[in-house]
Amino acid sequence: YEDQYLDLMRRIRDHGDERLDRTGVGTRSLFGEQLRFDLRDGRVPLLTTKRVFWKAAAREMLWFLSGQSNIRPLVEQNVHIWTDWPLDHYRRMTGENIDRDGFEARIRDDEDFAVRWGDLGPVYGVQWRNWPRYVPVSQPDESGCALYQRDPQGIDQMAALVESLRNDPASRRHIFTGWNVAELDGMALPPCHMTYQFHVSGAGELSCLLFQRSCDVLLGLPFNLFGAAMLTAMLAQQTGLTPQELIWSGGDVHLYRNHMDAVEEQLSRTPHGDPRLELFRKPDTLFDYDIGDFIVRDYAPQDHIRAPVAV
Ligand code: THF
Repeated sequence: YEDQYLDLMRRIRDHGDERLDRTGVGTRSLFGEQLRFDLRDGRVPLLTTKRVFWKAAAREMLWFLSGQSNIRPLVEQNVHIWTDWPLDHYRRMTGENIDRDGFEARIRDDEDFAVRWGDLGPVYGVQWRNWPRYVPVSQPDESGCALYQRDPQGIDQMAALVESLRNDPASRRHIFTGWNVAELDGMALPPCHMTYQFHVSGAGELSCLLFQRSCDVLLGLPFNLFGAAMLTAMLAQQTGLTPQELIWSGGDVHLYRNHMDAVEEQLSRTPHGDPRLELFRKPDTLFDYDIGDFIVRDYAPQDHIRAPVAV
């Protein structure tokens, strides 16, 4: 199970193509990889060879589902994984050399500051819940042209997904995506885990296929795998299905050069245990879950491995 992850790490270390990436840190990378995880009986791809802060990953997924794009609610919950991008932007725009804690304190304590500096643009949650849609505001002229205006109520891809899973389980269009080509420029970072497709088997089992264009294997992938498994569990619960499999597909799958010591440490460890994700209650909709609804049983990971994130 977890061996797939460790094998991938090892293969990138040994055979990855060395390249300079956008962040300037440098990576080794492989292109086009797949991992498959059984999700039956609550099984969840949560690594045991290091402690993964699964509650932070869960809070991030709930934040995506809320449709928000400001880091403030994350910071208020002590989730720091998105702080570095707004912080970097703030420093470059103002020249002020504020530290991370100071920046987070201002985001937390000053709403106007958070509105001005804490937003990531139309990232995941916005596209998932409120993909822009345009409506005609004038009659078409003789050549068929009309004036269009953005409808404040965009397309809720997640609500549509729940409906299609319920009403048309055999569909091959159970898809949502964050990759809104027209809005990529406005995003702090274009989506990495960008497209999710679901599949319902004849026996009522739900599988998720995730396509991730770019993947930080040490820091990001453990979060992304847990998030996708958790989302599949929520969707299954909401639609009366049972989770079956998570198939993860990666484009540029890489290890950062400054992660190599952490990678060696993790590769020296042996996985143990078989954590299970459990949902305590069934909320009315996909959008009514909160962090207390989730528990991971039998999770006794080895020590956390610290590593810097490339911005
Ligand atoms: N950029 C890069 N370079 N790596 C990523 O993993 C990544 N993401 C998101 C967007 N851009 C990315 C942000 N998600 C951590 C985890 C997830 C992140 C960003 C950072 C991280 O540092 N995790 C540490 C510490 C966690 C903590 O202290 O709470 C860890 O050990 O897990 C991937 O989607």
